[in-house]
Amino acid sequence: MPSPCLFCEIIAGRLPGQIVYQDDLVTAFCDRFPRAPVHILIVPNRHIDSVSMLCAEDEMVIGRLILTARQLAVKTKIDQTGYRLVINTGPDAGQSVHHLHLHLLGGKSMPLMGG
Ligand code: DGP
Repeated sequence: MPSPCLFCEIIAGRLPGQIVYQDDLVTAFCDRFPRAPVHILIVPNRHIDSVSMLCAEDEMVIGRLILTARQLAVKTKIDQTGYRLVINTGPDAGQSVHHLHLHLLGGKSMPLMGG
C-alpha cells in the first residue's frame, strides 16, 4: 500500500473529507471530483487494495458497502430516479486510488454502459 493511503487518512480524520456516513465497517464521503450531482464514495474502513484482494472473510464488508449505498441513495433522494454503483478494479478499469471504493452516482441521466 502507498504510505499513507489517501482514503485511510480520510477515514481516520487526518485529511479533510466530506464524510456523510461512518460505522464500524465502512465510511462514505463525497468524491472530490464529482461526475454527477450525487457522487459518493463508500469504502471499507480496513485497507483493502481492490476487489482482487478480497477474501471470504470480507463478505460482510462487501454487503455493508452496497447496503450503505442503497441507504445513501434514499437519503440523497436518487432512489426513485435511479443510480449507478461502480467499482473500478485495476489499470484497465482506471482505478486511481488503491483502496477499494464503491462509487454511488446519480442525480442525472447517465449514458448506457458501452453506449
Ligand atoms: P477510481 O478512478 O475508481 O479509482 O476513483 C477514485 C476517485 O477518488 C475519483 O473519482 C476521485 C476521487 N478522489 C481522488 N482524490 C480524492 C481526495 O483527496 N478526496 C476525495 N474525497 N476524493 C478523491
